[in-house]
Formats: sequence, C-alpha cells, structure tokens
Amino acid sequence: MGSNPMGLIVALDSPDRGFEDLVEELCGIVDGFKLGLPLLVGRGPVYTAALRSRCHEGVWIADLKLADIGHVMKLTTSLVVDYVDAVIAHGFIGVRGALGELKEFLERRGKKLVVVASMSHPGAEEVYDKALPLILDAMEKLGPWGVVAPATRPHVIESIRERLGPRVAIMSPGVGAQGAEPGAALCAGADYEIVGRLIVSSPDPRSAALAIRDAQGRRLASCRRG
Ligand code: BMP
Repeated sequence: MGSNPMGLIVALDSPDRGFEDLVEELCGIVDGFKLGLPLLVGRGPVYTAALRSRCHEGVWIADLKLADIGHVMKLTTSLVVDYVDAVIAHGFIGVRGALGELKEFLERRGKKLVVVASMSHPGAEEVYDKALPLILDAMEKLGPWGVVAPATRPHVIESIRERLGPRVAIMSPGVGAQGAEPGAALCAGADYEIVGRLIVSSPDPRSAALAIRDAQGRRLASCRRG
C-alpha cells in the first residue's frame, strides 16, 4: 500500500438522514465510503446499493463488523457483496472456519477483506490491544487486504505496520469526534483515515473534507521532516 499517502474514507452511519447529496458532493474528493451497520440495517440493501450507484469512484466498504462462523458470515456478506468492494470482520474470531472462509468467499467474487486488529475506543485497551500479538499472528497467516487500527493510539498502528509490512492497507478511525487529529494516523503508518461525524455532521461536508485533506497534508509534511 502507501500508493495514496493521504487516504480519506467517509463513514456513513446514521439511518435517520439521506446521504444521497453528500455522496455526490464528496465523490472524487474522498477515497471512499464506509457503510455502517445502522445505515445498512436501518435503510436496507436497496437504499445502500442505490447510494453506491451515485458514486463509482473510490473504495466502498460494508462495515458489518462480522464475528461469526464462516457459514453465517458468508450468508450475511452475500446480502451486500454485489455493490461493495470490501467487507469488515473482527480479528479475534480466528482464521480456521471463520476469516479464512470469508476471505476465500470474497476473493472468488473479486472483493476485499478488511479485518479489525484493534479499535479506537478506550475499552479496546482492555482486551483488543492485549490480544494484538495473537491477532497479528492470525493476520500474517490470513493476508487480508486491509486491517482497521485506531487513530486514537498511533503506537498500535506503528506496531501493526512493523509486523505486517508495507502491503496491507491500514485504515484508521477515531479522527475528529473521538479526538485524534487528521494526519496523526497517517504519520504512524496508516494508509487511510476513516472520518464520520467531523464530515457528515458539518453544515458544509465538502469544505470539511477538503479541510481535513489539507490538515493531513500539513501533518504528513511535518512528521516526514521530523
Ligand atoms: P466518527 O468519525 O463519527 O467517530 O466515526 C467513526 C467510524 O469508524 C464509525 O463508523 C465507527 O463504526 C467506525 N469505527 C470506529 O470508530 N472505531 C473502530 O475501532 C472501528 C470502526 O469501524
């Protein structure tokens, strides 16, 4: 990865509002969209597929946060797989009978698997970060296209990048509403920052996205100089 040093993915989560105009406004300005579970369940696949048809640029990710046996994860994924590029599953479920089957299912359809390696909220230190060495062992075996790692704890991103090398795409939520500054995760080795409320709750989402891109660029320039 690392081909786009300033990746920005917008998280669309709320089921209570229409995202049609926002997607059209941001199409081509950001590097993709992440469809959250409240939106996917609340609005259903007809709505979310129609949303995707408004923007064919960038990577579209179904954030199903799957954590089940392979058989059930494949059933769930089949509901969205035709109109997204990637699906997110939890990392703690392991490879055999779970992530391995899901990866094969997605790859046969030309789609990507993204696995949560750790999370951005404080409680991730209680369990997820402690299990990180085991999860990274599993990721080495599995070879997912991408992993999720917290912008709120850049040292976790650094250790994932060091362990998994340059090929895996690291996607980092936690920017803005959860406290991380734009660009901090990129400086730690992430490829994409995932941003929800800072963009979607702004009265002017396009300007908010462009301002985040500027801030990412400034932060990257300063961390590379340092
Ligand atoms: P916001 O920028 O509004 O805090 O949204 C963050 C987005 O990233 C949400 O869609 C959330 O589900 C997701 N996310 C997260 O916040 N932390 C994680 O560890 C993993 C996530 O997918």
